[in-house]
Amino acid sequence: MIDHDALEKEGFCIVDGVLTRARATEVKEKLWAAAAESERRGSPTFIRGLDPNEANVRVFNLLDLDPVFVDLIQHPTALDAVQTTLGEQFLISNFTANIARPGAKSMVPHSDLAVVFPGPWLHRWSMNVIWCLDDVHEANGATRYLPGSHRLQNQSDLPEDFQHHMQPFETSAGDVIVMEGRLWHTSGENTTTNEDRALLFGYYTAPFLRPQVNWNVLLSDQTKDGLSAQMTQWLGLGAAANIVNAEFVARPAQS
Ligand SMILES: O=C(O)CCC(=O)C(=O)O
Repeated sequence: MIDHDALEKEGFCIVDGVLTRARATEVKEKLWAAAAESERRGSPTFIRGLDPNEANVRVFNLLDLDPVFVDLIQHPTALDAVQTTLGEQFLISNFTANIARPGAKSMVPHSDLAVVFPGPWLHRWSMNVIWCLDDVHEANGATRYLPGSHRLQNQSDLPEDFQHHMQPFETSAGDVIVMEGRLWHTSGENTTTNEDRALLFGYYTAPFLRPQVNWNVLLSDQTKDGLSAQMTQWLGLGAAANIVNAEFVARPAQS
């Protein structure tokens, strides 16, 4: 279950064994197939500027690549994490994977809220649900986070030597890391010679924040046609774009 005390205090919590190890392995196989399909479609899995070398395999647009990812983004554990923190209404902002292979280096540290909102970061307006498909530990490139950084309101609040204080998440295959959007983090270096570290990043925001990607453009008609009405709304695929807070609009006094 979601540890709300830890989320409040640390900016993250770990939910053990959401997937069995066997299921995590199956999803990883589908992830590699998705990576190959992404390349085939012309969407590269290495982005210069995002990662220092090709040992990071990035898979974007997961929802269009295999139905298993449509299931995971609306998994009950993910929905519980998101709806008990952001509220009933939210948007799915992105769903991507990063496989850190041996030799992978760290990306630029960031908070995911900073990527979609310039600040000041006054509230917990976004959440990451990170699916661990491998055991994750420091040597194979565990995501590193800056303790307490979910309380920073502006980039200028970051201490100069903050990179020295970052710590790795340690989890097992099948676990989920629920991380709020204000927590500063980066990918770790994979210093092993033979261990991959595959993670899926489901990113959700408060409904007034524009998603990181334009699902209307990214998703094929076939994928869109297979979505439930609820998923269509969570992906912002309907005609209405920004009226979720309509109940707060002042109404004329009743006579
Ligand atoms: O792969 C990781 O550990 C972190 C990835 C990340 O933060 C990102 O892609 O924005």
